[in-house]
This record gives sequence, structure tokens and C-alpha cells, in this order.
Amino acid sequence: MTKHIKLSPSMMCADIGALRETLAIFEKHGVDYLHIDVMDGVFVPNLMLGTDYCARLRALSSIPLDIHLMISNPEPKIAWFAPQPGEYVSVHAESTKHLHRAIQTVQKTGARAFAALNPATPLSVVEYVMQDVSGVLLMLVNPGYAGQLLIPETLRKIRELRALADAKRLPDFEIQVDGNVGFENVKEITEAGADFIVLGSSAVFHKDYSLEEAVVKFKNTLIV
Ligand code: S6P
Ligand code: MG
Repeated sequence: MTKHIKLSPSMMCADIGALRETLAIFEKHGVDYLHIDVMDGVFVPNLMLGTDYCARLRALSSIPLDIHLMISNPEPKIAWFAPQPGEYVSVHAESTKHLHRAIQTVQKTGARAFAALNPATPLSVVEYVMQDVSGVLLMLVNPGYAGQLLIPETLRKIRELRALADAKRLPDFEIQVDGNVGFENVKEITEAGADFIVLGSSAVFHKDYSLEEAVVKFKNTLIV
């Protein structure tokens, strides 16, 4: 049986004027999560997506949120997002002095926790929390913007993280990948061990296709 690859469109790429239509397309095609990029202008050089937006999406759609916190000192701010059971919250290892405590803060809300890593951050930073999280979010680009090019060394990082999870006998360990995942490279990325994909301007929000065309094309790419 082929493994289900979770799909999470990055809502920072969505047309805010067509939110209902966008969500209807995602619901129709069984998209698993909505990826919410939260940026504070300090941890990353950009500012966007807040707590009210998350609440609004929950009211408009039954698709659970996958909240990617790119903010300094995340611990006291996690509860502001009212994470729900069945949702994910990712905290960057580089954004906190106490990664384990940040993970516990997420889990106390009932949501699942991911530890997130920038492209240059070594896997050793998460080695001792791997048994405590649902998985790790590997950035394949430097966080802050959509539309960047994948950093090639991150492919090796996916393979090494999957090998580490296998060595630790963590069969349900998830590897989320974020940044420039598209129609041409997704096979290589899933074969390397990723099973949770953030979809931005290289995939479902691609300029050459309508949203629905791109969702169908991406899902078809995964099954061939
Ligand atoms: C970047 C952010 C991402 C982007 C994603 C978009 O800081 O965390 O989630 O939205 O990279 O994908 P693409 O295909 O435009 O790179
Ligand atoms: Mg993201």
C-alpha cells in the first residue's frame, strides 16, 4: 500500500479575496491541512498571518490548521492561536532557548507539535526531542518568503532525518517539508522520506494553472 502523503497548502499564497472559493476547492479535493505561516518581522524579515485569520479559517472550513510559527520567543504566544486537537503547531528550534518546553506548551493545548529547522541548522539540534514530537518540519528554503529556490543540500537532510527516525524505531515520525516543493521535484522529495508537504507557488498556487487544475495536477503527480 502506498503511504498517504499529507498535503498542506500555504495560505500566505492564497488570494484573500477568494477565500471561500479557495477553501471549497481544497475541501472538494480532500486537502489534509491548511498551512499558516506566522511571521513576526524579527525571526524572519516579513510580517503576516495572525490569530484572527486562524479563527476565521476555522469558522469557514473544517480542514484542520497546520500553524508554522516563525516568531521569536514562541512559548507565551502559542495559546494566542487557540490550537485545536487534530491541528499541528511547528516551533523553530532557532527561535527559542527551550525547544523542549515550547514543544510541551504546544502539546498542552491538545495540538500535535513539530520542531522546525532552518536549512543551515543541523539535525543534531532535534535529535534528543525526536521521540517527543509528531515530527520535524524541514525548511527547504530560508523562511520568510514564498517563491524561492530549494537549497539542494536539504534533500540529503530529509534522507538523513528519515534514517535517524528509522534507527530510533519511530515508524510514525513525520517529516514535513516546506519551500519550493513542486510538480518536478516532489517524487524525489517523498522518496527521500518526506510525508507531509507544504504547497505554495511551486505547486497549487502556480501561476500557470488555475487553483483547481494545480490541485488535481499535484495529486496526480503523487500517484504516478
Ligand atoms: C516560507 C514559508 C512557506 C512558504 C512556502 C511557499 O517562509 O514558511 O510556507 O509559504 O515556501 O512555497 P513556495 O513553493 O512558494 O516556495
Ligand atoms: Mg511555512
